Amino acid sequence: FLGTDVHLGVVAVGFSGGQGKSGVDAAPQALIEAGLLTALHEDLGFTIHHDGRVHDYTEYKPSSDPPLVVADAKMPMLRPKTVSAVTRALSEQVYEHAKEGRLVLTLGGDHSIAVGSISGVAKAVKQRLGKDLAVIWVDAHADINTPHSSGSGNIHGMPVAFLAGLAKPPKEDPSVFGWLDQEHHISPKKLVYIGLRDVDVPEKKILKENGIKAFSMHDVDRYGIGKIMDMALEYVGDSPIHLSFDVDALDPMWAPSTGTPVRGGLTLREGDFICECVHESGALVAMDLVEVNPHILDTTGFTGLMGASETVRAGCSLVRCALGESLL
Ligand code: 5AB
Ligand code: MN
Ligand code: MN
Ligand code: MN
Repeated sequence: FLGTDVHLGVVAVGFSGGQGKSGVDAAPQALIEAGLLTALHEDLGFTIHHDGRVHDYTEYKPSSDPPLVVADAKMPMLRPKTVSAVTRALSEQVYEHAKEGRLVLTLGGDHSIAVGSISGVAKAVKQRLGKDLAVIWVDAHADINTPHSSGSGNIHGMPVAFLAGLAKPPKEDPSVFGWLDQEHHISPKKLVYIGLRDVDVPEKKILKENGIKAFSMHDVDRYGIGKIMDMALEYVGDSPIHLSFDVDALDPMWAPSTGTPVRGGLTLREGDFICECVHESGALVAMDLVEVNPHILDTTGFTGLMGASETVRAGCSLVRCALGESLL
């Protein structure tokens, strides 16, 4: 198996502060209890580097973190100091794995944590390989709001804007994401989205103005997932890939237990296929799995505990596929 002798760094991030619903912080434990890491080691042969903890980063959280009113913004930023401090700590943890040449798996948590994981990997890739990191962002949402454009104030809707340097630390408190510097940034030209179907009006403008490559569900229907992956990987070229997978990219039929479900999404098989293709490219250097919320028990399709365990199961499947399970 390809995983043999491959070193995998795992960071379990029990963090929910990028949005308002509790429960997403319980996902790493649920994924691990479902046997994810055991399968990666025993079936796929990875050497796993995991400190055995689910981090909640309480030691980094400020005692007071009121909403940050930003001039001309529709909504104040919610928990800005907390998200900034937690993602900063995560960025360093992920960097420590990536600089050793390990593949890095980050288990979230809400999608704000991608500010930490992607920035840490981007820095290591620049240093080790002298290359720019490409990001394949699989999501129903574009997560590219700035503090000005956001209609919710939730930072899990903003990570791409900060990572791509399209949002700057707010003047009102420049310490918020003030730690992000050049070496942490990704290029908007090295970003590709798959699965979009719920993009805010100002986000559409940001995508257009920056010429960002995006394959919506409309494109998936038009071309089929096979062609979409050919196009996405061709666009990425020979850059190392960070796959950031928001489980809400999947249709709620397959992943009902998530904070912001949107109907009309990818089938589980299409999600697995995306992961398999990224694996096959040989360019995967890191993956995030985010927005699994095992406490949201009743949305569309499945109800009760069934919904949570199905969502956890789908999440495990995506990760195993990205790490080579489907290889014959
Ligand atoms: B997720 C929304 N665009 O900014 C916003 O789940 C939703 O990480 C963001 O993709 C969804 O609040 C964030 C309306
Ligand atoms: Mn997301
Ligand atoms: Mn989403
Ligand atoms: Mn969501």
